[in-house]
Amino acid sequence: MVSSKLKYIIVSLLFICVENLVAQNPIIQTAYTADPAPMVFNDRLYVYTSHDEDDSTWFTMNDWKLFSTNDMVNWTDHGVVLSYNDFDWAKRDAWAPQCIERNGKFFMYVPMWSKTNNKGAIGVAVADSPFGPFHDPLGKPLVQSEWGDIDPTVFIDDDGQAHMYWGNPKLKYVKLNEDMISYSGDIVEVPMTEESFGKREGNPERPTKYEEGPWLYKRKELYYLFWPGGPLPEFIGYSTSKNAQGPWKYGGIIMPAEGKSFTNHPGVIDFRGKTYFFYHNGALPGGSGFTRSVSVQELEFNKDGSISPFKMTSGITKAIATVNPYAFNQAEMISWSENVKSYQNKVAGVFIKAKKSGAYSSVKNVDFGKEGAQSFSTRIGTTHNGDVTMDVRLDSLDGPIVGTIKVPLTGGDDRFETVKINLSNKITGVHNLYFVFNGKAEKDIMFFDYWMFSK
Ligand code: FUB
Repeated sequence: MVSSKLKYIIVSLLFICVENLVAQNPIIQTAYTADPAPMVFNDRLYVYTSHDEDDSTWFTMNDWKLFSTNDMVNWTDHGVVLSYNDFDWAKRDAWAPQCIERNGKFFMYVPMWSKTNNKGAIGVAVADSPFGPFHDPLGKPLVQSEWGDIDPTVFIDDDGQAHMYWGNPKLKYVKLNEDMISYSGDIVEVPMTEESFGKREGNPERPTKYEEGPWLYKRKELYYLFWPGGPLPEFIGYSTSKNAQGPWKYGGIIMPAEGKSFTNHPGVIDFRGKTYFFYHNGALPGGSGFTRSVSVQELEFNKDGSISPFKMTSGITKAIATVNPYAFNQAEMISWSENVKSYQNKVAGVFIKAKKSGAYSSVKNVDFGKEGAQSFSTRIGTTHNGDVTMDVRLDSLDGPIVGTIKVPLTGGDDRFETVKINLSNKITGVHNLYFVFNGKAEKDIMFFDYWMFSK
């Protein structure tokens, strides 16, 4: 006879194995996101992204979004933090951003199309928190000379000197001043040599593989420049240098072009002892070169600092921290979801909406502890009368239902109600949670703002 302890161990091991097989990329499923720019602040990982509007057939991009995680598998949507409309001089093209913290202020560098001379330009916006509100302190571009002034990357060195690199097809840099909103010296154009960026055949305007979207990163006294390379579709290549200003030495292609997006864009960051590589592709349903999504995987270095080529993966499946179910948890903290979109308004901030019956969102690695949860409360609403429910399931989409909430008719997504239910069974230990949204209506089944368990 198998003892109950052994059974428990076998079931737990099976759970861990299945867990680690489940895809986590793209990390955001509730909006199309691109051009990831990671930043670590106060031991939390933030990712600023550009934002492809739904159904785009061109680069229809109006604003920048922010997401964050404590555990690498559950990502919280903080909504739109900046738009080109926040710059009086800009008129469109909210392209690849980067935000960086210095002395308690957050500096967001963003490329846009300038009203003043119909050219590309890079602006900078400043805030007192990673979430904004950001404002334009200059009232004009930080740099602006030609179409290709796009895709800024900023890095502050150990000696305090900050550099900003950018450009397509030229690669340029400046030395930023300590105020981070001005620069000293001339804009330097990096020589496009085969030694620095590899050779591209048959395109005199682009003699090397470098295309756009640089990301500057430092590891053990070696500077790395990661960049999307061409001809299209873009792959990711890299170059290294002993100096933030070069000369750069071509290192090779690390991520070959793959999938439905003809662009890609790197973002590299160290977080709790590991290095993470962010990029984008067209892997979500409806994905394309203009409806992209951000993904992440671990980046490994060889002993000599070089990087061997790798492929896009299904992502980080193992959480590095647990979620506290007894805290106030946002519905837009999601590990994986299907047929769910995120929205924001003045009443709820960011919230999610189930687009059709059977849509769900899930949260990974929730630790209910030994004492266990007895009740569940949530802030929700619907515009449909009578038949809308939200099931709370454990561990999988068809796992046991621990509670079903009858969703109140509130009449609009600017009206929510808080509902509390007792659970059918006490929940103890670590579980994944699935919120499954059911109703007869054809679209926009219900909206969901936050949830919390009680002991
Ligand atoms: O997202 C718009 C543009 O596509 C970015 O600025 C480029 O890096 C490419 O990803």
